[in-house]
Amino acid sequence: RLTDGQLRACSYSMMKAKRIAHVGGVEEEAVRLARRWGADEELARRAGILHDCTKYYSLEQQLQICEEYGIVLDDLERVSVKLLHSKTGAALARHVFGQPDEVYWAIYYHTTGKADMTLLEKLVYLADYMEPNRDFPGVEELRKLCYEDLDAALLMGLEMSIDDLNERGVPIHRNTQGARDWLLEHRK
Ligand code: DGI
Ligand code: FE
Ligand code: FE
Ligand code: FE
Repeated sequence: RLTDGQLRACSYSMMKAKRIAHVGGVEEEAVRLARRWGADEELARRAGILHDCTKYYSLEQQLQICEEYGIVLDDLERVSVKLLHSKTGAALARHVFGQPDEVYWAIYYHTTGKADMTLLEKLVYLADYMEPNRDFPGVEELRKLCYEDLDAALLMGLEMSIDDLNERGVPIHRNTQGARDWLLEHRK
């Protein structure tokens, strides 16, 4: 099995400097969140390291990987390279880097979320959103909420994301909407 250092070297070799800083931030933040909320720190770390490893693959390469590993795509995913990198990143994490299911699914859902997420899925989604290199209005409030009320933070992230996509006229994926609707119904 590959060490964390080897995983980092592989993942970083697949991206540009700016993305490497982000991925380092996600690893650090995911581990910190895992410690806070009692998730497996090592799985959080590996999901963080690998979550964007296919970010620079072309749409064609992404589609080919999905085909190779039997990942079924909907109409929106077939044309959205940004929605594919999470699925292909998960596929490489499992099939190339030998990571377990928990890491696979945390990477798979890190861009959209989904209804009824596992703890690790929530932590990686949020670490991706608010790691130390991210900067946008509200990021400090989101960071604070992540350590106080995880589901409230998740809902805040999803609503900001949906507002932003709507403003840009980008279609909302059913898993993004599903994640938000689930929280509105089930959050205590
Ligand atoms: O890979 P990162 O840049 O670190 O972040 P990410 O994996 O969260 O990807 C963010 C991108 O994904 C952003 O450009 C918008 C896109 N995205 C997220 N949710 C949706 C979406 N695109 C569509 N069409 N629909 C969504 O629901
Ligand atoms: Fe991503
Ligand atoms: Fe994100
Ligand atoms: Fe990311």
